[in-house]
Amino acid sequence: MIHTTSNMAENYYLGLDLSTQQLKCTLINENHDIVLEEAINFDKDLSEFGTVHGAIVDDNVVTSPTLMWVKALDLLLTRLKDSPYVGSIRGISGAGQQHGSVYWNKEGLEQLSNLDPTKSMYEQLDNAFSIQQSPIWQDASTTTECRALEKSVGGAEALAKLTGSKAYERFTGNQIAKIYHNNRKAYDETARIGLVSSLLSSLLLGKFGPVDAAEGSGTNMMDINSHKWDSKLLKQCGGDELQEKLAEEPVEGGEALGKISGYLVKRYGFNANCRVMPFTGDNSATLVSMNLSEGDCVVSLGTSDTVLVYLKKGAAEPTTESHLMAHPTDPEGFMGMLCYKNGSLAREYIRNSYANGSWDEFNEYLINKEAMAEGNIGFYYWMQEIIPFAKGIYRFEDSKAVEEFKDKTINVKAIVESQFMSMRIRLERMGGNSIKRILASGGAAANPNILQLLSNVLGLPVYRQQGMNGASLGGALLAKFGTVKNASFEDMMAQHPSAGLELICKPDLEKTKQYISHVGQFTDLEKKIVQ
Ligand code: ADP
Ligand code: XUL
Repeated sequence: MIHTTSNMAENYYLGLDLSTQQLKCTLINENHDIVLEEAINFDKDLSEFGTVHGAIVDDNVVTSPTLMWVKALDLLLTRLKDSPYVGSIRGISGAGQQHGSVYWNKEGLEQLSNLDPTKSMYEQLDNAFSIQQSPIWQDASTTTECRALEKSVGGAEALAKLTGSKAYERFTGNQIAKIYHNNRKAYDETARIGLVSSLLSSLLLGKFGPVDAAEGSGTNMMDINSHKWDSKLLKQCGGDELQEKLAEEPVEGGEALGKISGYLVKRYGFNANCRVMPFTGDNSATLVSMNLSEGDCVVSLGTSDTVLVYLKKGAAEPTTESHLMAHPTDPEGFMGMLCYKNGSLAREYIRNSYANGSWDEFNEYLINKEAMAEGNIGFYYWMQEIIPFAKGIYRFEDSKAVEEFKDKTINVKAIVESQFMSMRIRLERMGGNSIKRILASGGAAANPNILQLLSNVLGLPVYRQQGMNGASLGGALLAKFGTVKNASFEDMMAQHPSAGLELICKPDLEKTKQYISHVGQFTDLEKKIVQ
């Protein structure tokens, strides 16, 4: 646990991030300074659940044990209890990995509102879920449901126009449809369906909490303009009863949901007036943490790699390659997003295969090797990729397919170049010409050599922010936003200008030119793979 000295007269705001591999938290004071960061790592701290990188993978079916997340919150709060801040926390918000779903049964909801403070949540909620293994964002097993959903509204473009995205395997509506069609007994036993983010708010409130509109846009079931569930889409995904299982329409960020549960007040010493705000998606919270100015683009290099932009009203056009999501603090605004499944875990796989499991060795090859400039292009879809929809590892020397690069270390440079070239090409298609700088976030943003390559490929300077985790910092800021009256998020941020973003690297524009000269070849090879 990292924490600085405290002034107990102060108010504090807690942000949580239930991401793929960890449950993280960031605590800030009134001036938005970080006073504490903490994390529970699922594989290490909760190894009894048997996850690898936080998940259980069975080919294209990818899940996480719902109870592992509950136990992670027990553990995190137990650690926080020992800090001097708990009684001075005024608001809590946060984020979850997007799309993952949680299935509460009737008894579970009753249990949730009657928890005994002498026992952990994990002990008391062990029979609370009608589905024990929550489908998560890495799942790619619902292609049939996706095509059916698109067909029901007249095709992929029509669905994108209505919900902000065409149908994606990981989006919650398609996951619900799979359970509705293939596991009706469990579906019928489900009283409420929530997301990973709203699991946290529910546990903190001691009752089922709604999703926010940003999270609703990751379901393929919410109208992206009205922020209401679309009844046609609900019916297609889960029959007439789905509306009731979702309980409420999505809510806007910054609207307090209620006070923290009496259980948590008694067990951990929270202030009974501490408020719980809506929880959002991890990408939305990362966007919030950066408080973007015009021309900013966030590149988050976490388990997934994502590219995020803030689109004001009128500037947003849904496409069938990117996502348009409701903005977590501006009800009129949008977040544009690209999401790659093969982010950090694919880089780790290559690091382990070609750089002896060492980031230092990996980094040496990033500096000392050339891949694309010497005709070597690779595509590394270690798991079923989202953009493009492809799986497998493909390598080309001078556009000819090869088994492996002769110099195996080229793979290290090739994977990172390839990941960033894909971003460059898609950002341009999204109309990203006005982007002036990249704000980097996520675990791999700790690596300056990866950021230098990002800067070179995109031809833009790269900045980084204080703190280890953008999403939980964003959550802490959302917690504070929920307590301020009559002020926009921008007003709140302007009152306490942050220490600012640190410039990490500037692009080598000669190298950028080289990358631009390979765009055509890269695109052609990628098309070949997808066919
Ligand atoms: P999550 O999606 O769970 O929020 P994080 O944003 O915490 O994930 O990122 C975790 C990933 O960060 C790890 O899988 C690891 O590969 C990557 N990472 C951590 N340190 C480095 C580093 N020095 N260089 C490259 N990648 C790193
Ligand atoms: C976004 C997505 C991932 C998860 C996990 O659509 O699927 O980025 O949010 O971080």
